[in-house]
Amino acid sequence: QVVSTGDMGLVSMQTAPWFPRKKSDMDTFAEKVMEYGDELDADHPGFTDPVYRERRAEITRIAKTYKYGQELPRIQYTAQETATWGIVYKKLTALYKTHACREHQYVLPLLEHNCAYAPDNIPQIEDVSRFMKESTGWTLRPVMGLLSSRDFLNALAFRVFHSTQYIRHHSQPLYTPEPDVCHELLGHVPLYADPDFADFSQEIGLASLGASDEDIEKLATIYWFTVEFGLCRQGDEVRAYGAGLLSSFGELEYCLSDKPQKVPFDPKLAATQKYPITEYQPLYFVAHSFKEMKEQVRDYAATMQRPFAVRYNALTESVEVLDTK
Ligand code: NLE
Ligand code: FE2
Repeated sequence: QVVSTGDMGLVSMQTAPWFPRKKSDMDTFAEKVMEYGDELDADHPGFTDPVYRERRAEITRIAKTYKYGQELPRIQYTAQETATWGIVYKKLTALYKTHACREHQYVLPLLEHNCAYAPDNIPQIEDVSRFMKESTGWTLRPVMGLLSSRDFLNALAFRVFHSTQYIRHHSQPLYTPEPDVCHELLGHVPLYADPDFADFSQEIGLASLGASDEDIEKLATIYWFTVEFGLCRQGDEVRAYGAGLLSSFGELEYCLSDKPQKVPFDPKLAATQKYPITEYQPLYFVAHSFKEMKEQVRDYAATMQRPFAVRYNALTESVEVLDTK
C-alpha cells in the first residue's frame, strides 16, 4: 500500500526520525548545519589568513539563502583561487591516467568540453549540475557548512549532492581533510555521471531515510569507504574511484602503493570499520564493480530494521512510503 506524500499518520512512521519527502524539504537543512563553512579550526592552514577567512564567510553567506529551484550561485573566483585550482588540476590529471577508474577517465573530457573544466578555470556548479542532470538525473545543491550525516545521506535518495564552493588554502594543495570545490568537482562529479555509480549512491540515500541513529552511522561509514575512499578492481589492476582520493594528489599516489592495506569490499565489514579523517587512510576496500556494489548495499540495507519501505518516484521527484507492517 502506497501512502501519499505528506501523510505522516502511519503508525510505523510515527516513531521514525523525520526525513524529506520532496526536494524542497531539503531547504530546511540550512537551519541545522553543524558547523558553518567559515568556522575554521586552529590547525586549519587558513586559520591565521584574514583574507582567506573573509572569503570563506562570503561564499558561506551566498549558500545560506539558496532555495530549491533557484539557479545555483555563480562565484567570481580570484586569481589566487584559480591558481590553486590550476596546481591541483594539473597534478591530478597527470595521475588519473594510471590511478583513476575508467569511468572517471571517460567523463572528465566530457566535463572539459561541456562545463569549462580547465586548468585556468574553476567550473561553476550551475553548469556542472545541468550536465549531471542530463547524464543521470543527479543535481547539486550549494552547502553552507557541514550537514549532519543524516541530512547529507538523505539527500542522496533524491539524487541530490551537496557541494561546497570555496577552495582549499593555497598553502596546502596536496591534501585537505575537508571538502572543497576541487574535491567536489574533480572527485565526486565525474562519478555521478556514471549510471551504475549514480544508482549505487542513491541506494545508500534510500536506506538512510528514517533510519535509526546507529544505522545512519553505519551507512555514513559505508559511504566513507566507497564514495569517498573506494578502490575498485579493473581488469588486472586496482584503481581509485573514491572522491577523497581523486581530489588529493598526495593520497591518490599513496593509495595504490603497497603502504596501505586493501581488502575486498563487504558492506557489513565496512559499516563498522574505524577510520581517521585528517590523514591518509590506512585501509581501503576494493570493490568488484559498481553494479555489484549496488546489489551488496541493497542486500545490506534490507537487513536494517525499518517498519516501512521507501521508493523514489523520479516523475514527481518525491519519496513514496510503503507500509510493510
Ligand atoms: N582529502 C581530500 C582532498 O585533499 O581533496 C578531501 C577529502 C574530503 C572528505
Ligand atoms: Fe566528499
